[in-house]
Amino acid sequence: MKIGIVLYPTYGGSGIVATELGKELAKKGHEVHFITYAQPVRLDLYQANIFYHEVAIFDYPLFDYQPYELALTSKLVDVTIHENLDILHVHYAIPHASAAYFAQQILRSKSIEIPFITTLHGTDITLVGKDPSFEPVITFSINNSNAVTVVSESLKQDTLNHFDITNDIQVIPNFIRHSNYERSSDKKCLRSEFAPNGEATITHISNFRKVKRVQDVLRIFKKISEKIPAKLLLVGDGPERMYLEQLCRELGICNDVKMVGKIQNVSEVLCHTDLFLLPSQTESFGLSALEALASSVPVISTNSGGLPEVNKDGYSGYLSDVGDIDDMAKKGISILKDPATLARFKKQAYAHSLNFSIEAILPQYEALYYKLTHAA
Ligand code: GMT
Repeated sequence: MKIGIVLYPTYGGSGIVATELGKELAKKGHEVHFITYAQPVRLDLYQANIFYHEVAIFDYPLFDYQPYELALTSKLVDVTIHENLDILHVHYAIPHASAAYFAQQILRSKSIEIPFITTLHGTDITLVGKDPSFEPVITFSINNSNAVTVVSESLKQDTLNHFDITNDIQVIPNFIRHSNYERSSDKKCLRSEFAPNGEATITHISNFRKVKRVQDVLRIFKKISEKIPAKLLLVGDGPERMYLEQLCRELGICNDVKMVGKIQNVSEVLCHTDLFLLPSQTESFGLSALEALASSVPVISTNSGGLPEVNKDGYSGYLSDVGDIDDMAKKGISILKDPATLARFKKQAYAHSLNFSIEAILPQYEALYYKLTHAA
C-alpha cells in the first residue's frame, strides 16, 4: 500500500511513534510518505520505499501567524495525487486531523477518494484539545475521520469524557521493536563513564514540560541517593530546564546529576540504567517508560492516565500517586537495595514490555488500513 503519514517531527512521543510505525511499514514492503515541516528526528532509515515531503511555509509579511494548516492541506492534496496514495494516517489531532479532512474534501471535488485515520496521542485531547478555541474543530475532525485510534484505554475514556464523540474509537497501544533496545557488544554503553564508582544509575527522559513534573524527579533522586550511591541522567530538554538547574543547586545534588540533552538514540543511556523515573501529572501512555522496560529497566511512575496500562505495579516497577515523592523514593530504594531484587525487576520489566512488541501491534494498524481501503 501507499501510505501518507502526517506527524510532528520534533522530539516527542507522537512523532516518534509515527516515525517508527512508518519505518516498520516500509520494512514490510509498504510505500511510506512522511509529510511534515522538518525531517523527523527518528527518520534515520535510508530505504527506497520511504519518502519525505516537506511542508514549506510561505513567509508573507501580512501574516502574523503563518497558515501552516493550509500549507499542510495543499501538500496532502498534492502528494495524494502525484504519489497515488491509498490512505492517510495523521498523528495528533491538531491541526493534522482537520487538514486531512479538508484535503479529503478537495480531493473528492476532483473525484479522488482517500480515507484518513486519526491517531490521538494524549495532549491533543487532555491538554490542548480541551481548550475552547480548539474544541469544535477537534470534535468535528474526530467524528469525521474514517477511523480513530488512541494509544490507551485511558485516552479513549478521556476522549469520550471531553468531547461529544459519535465515531468509533479503537485502542491500538504504542509499540516497541525490542532489537533496538537489546544490549550488544557493538552498541555504545558508557556506564563506567557516568557511574565510575559503581553507583546505581537513574534516568528520566522527557521534553521537560510542566506535565512531566521533572522537579519531582530531582526530589525523588535526592531521597534515593541519601540511602544508595547513585547518579541521575536527565535526557531531553524543554521549558522547565532553567528551573531544574536552579533546583539542582538548591538541593545540593548537581555533582550527581547530568543533563545529557536531546539524545537521539536513547538506548545508549538506557543500556546502563538501573531505574527509570516518570512522575508525570498525566500520560496517555508514556512511551519513554516502555522504552525503559524494553531495555530491562524497572520504572517508578505515577498511576495517572494510561501509565498503569504500561507499568505493572509490583512487577515491572511501581506506581504512586502524583506528587508522592516519599512513596516513589521508598519504592525506588526497595528495587535498588540489593542486586537480587534489582535483577528480578529487570527481568520482569523486559517480560512485561513484550506485550507491546511491534510484532503484536503492527498487524492491527495494517488490518485497519486494509479495512478502510477495501471498504466499498
Ligand atoms: O508527552 C508529551 O508531551 C509529548 C506527547 C506527544 O504528543 O508527542 O506525548 C503523548 O504521546 C505519546 C505517544 O503516544 C505518549 O506516550 C505520551 O504519554 C503522550 N503525552 C501525554 O499524554 C502527556
